[in-house]
Amino acid sequence: HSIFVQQKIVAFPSPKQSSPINAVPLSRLRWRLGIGGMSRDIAAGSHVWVGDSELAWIDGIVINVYGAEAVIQTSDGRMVTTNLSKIYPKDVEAPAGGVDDMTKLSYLHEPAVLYNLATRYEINEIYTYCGNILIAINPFQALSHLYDVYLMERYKGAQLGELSPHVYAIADVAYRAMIKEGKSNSILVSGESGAGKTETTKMLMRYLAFLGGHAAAEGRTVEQQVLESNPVLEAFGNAKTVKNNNSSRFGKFVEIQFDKHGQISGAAIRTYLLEKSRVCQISDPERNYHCFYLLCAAPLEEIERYKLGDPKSFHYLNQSNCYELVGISDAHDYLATRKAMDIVGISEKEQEAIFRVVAAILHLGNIAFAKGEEDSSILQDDESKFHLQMTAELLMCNPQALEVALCKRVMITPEEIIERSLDPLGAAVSRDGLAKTIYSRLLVNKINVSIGQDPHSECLIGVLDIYGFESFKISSFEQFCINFTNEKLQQHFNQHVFKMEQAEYQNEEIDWSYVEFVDNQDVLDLIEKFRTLMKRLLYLQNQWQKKDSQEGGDGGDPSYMFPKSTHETFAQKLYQTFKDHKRFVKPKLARTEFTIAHYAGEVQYQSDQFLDKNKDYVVPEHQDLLSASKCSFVAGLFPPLSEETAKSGKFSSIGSRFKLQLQQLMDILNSTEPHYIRCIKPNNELKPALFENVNVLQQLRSGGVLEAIRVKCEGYPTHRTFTEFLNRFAILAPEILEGNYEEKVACKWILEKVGLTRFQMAELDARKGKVLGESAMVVQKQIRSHLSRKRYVCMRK
Ligand code: AD9
Ligand code: MG
Repeated sequence: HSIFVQQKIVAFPSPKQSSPINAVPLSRLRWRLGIGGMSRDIAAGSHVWVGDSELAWIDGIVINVYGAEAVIQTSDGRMVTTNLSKIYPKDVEAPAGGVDDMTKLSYLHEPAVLYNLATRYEINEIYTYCGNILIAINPFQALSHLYDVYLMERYKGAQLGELSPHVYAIADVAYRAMIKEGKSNSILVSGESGAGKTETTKMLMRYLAFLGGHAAAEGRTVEQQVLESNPVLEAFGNAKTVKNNNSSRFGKFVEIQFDKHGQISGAAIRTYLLEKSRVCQISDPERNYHCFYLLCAAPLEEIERYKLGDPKSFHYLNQSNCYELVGISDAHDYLATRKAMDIVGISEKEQEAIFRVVAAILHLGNIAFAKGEEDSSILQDDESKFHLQMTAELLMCNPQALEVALCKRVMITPEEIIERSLDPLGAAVSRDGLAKTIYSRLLVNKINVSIGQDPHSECLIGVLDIYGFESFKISSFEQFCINFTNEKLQQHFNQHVFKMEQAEYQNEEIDWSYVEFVDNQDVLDLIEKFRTLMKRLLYLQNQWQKKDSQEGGDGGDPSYMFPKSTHETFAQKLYQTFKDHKRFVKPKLARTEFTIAHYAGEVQYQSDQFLDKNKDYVVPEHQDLLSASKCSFVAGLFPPLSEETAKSGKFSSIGSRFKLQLQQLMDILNSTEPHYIRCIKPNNELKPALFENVNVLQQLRSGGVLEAIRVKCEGYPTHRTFTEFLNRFAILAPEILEGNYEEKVACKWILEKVGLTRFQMAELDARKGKVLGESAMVVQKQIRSHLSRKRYVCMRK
């Protein structure tokens, strides 16, 4: 005789459709648990979490409550007095190893989430779900057992939640949804630098290749091409930074296309906003892009052919003292990259051309200028002459033309064509501009074409590995663009999380209409207006320059920087335009700085270089020089400009192009079923087994995980099966153990008996605590033995 008559009770009508996001567990009982209401139930003896400056949250026991204040003894032995609204109940019955899904937490609040992640991380459980979102904490050590092929087999076809949380499970859900519904899916991986996005992306790709691979195929398969595109992209787009030894300096969206049999049939890789400045400017202890060091460690024959040598001898590399990476052999990686390029389908000839261009950039950087007659510049010495010769040879262009392109500018006025000299500084800027342009075109153009897209593909799975939210001491235009991307993705995430919650409530026919949804549309609007303003200033600069050059002035070169006064005017304009916007702040005494309150926190931007960095302009001399290269690969990087563009002399803005790219990305994402993986970096030392609470919490906040939890909390955050509920609370109505009730009925009984109208976990726990305190240890024991007996009976059946 017990309440466990039926093991499986369908609590609410079964879901009508079973897409993965709607596949909610049945037989779940929901309790409304408002976050604000928790503290009401806190009394002396309650186990709680209290804020702590070092640990973020520390656990303790309430000693006393006076009005709205509570005195707590913390687990490290201190007495703390704090307001009741600032403490949260701690679940003393939480499983020792944590729970694999946050929605299984008895109390869904910040400290519980943090503690759960920390507990799991300690035992190398780096993955945890928060509903359908996967949280991945970087282990900073190889956990090879986690990625065995046999594990891939196990995850194949398993329901989400059936096995331990894993990236494979997310990829599997996406793949199955695609096959079943014929709809494209996407997996969005986000997190701060070094959090593990790229590693996660690679695992996702490996798993998708495993699912959609051509098992019997021989030779080079599409999936091999897709997988090998990673080392190639990393060689050219990754670099050591202070935050990550293998930091991706671009965003990427990999589209894996599938045919109607679910086999991979093609792929496309879109890259976003490469950090160009790194090509010619690095600071200690960072490095330039890996490929430069790889090439310097190439077999002797290549070194001689390209006249390379010690990386220390190149200006673009020796601005930093870091040349080697611990545990990495550049010589080995050079050969590995060449091999990967073979598989991706980049021909031997093209590979030679690519590395020739890389070598040319190193030589280009070593061309130094000295003051010539008047304001002109000349090559500094014989060494510079040698490097100029080498650059021209490698780029297969005319050395004299190269020198002119670097040191002079041609002005076209209605009356005449004037050749004007650049001073040494101007020539160096011109040189660096050329290096950046060539390099940025190298990465994007090549790899994509080789893999090949499938025009007949049925659907695709897109994997997004994009830079996370950034905030530095001095944040500039790059951070502005990156954070704009993150705002956009955050909006997408919010909408999705909200939609998922709705779907779940609909399935269980629960009223969800009171759940409020906070949108970040206002920041997006602010950024949009901002962009318009910058565009307008660019347009004005175009006009000024046209006018100036017509009047014989020297402002007709759009590669020139904006004058200092313009930056201040720009900043003033910003202050004026946005002074009442609640997301925009002008810091005290600021002349050109401004702050934007992003969803992830405030970021102070330095507006000085915004306008210059926004210019996307290739000097016509550079364009002409390289499109005339005898090497078809180099010439191909600089296709002739359309007549109209060339004539107008206008330059576009990076911001506009980026916005367009971003819009296209959002369009693709909106047409897919999204899945989210939030990567977390547990510490800044890149060390294993070190979990820094404050650091992690900040990332949970900025990655929107806590926001997703807030949305859940506004609905029904605590999900308990009837069985779980009875296990925990049968003690409140032990008499039900005597009857033979359905689980659902028994649960209702308990609630009615304790007379709760607004069901709260904390309240129920508090009641239970009281009962236990009142000598009910015996009863609890009875219940336990009763339940275990019953389980045994069930199992035998
Ligand atoms: V950045 O924004 O591109 O600078 P990511 O991409 O988020 O950054 P990345 O994937 O490059 O970080 O991970 C950083 C380092 O963490 C890797 O080089 C690994 O050494 C380490 N890492 C990340 N994930 C794992 C993992 N699942 N297992 C073991 C890992 N090591
Ligand atoms: Mg990366």
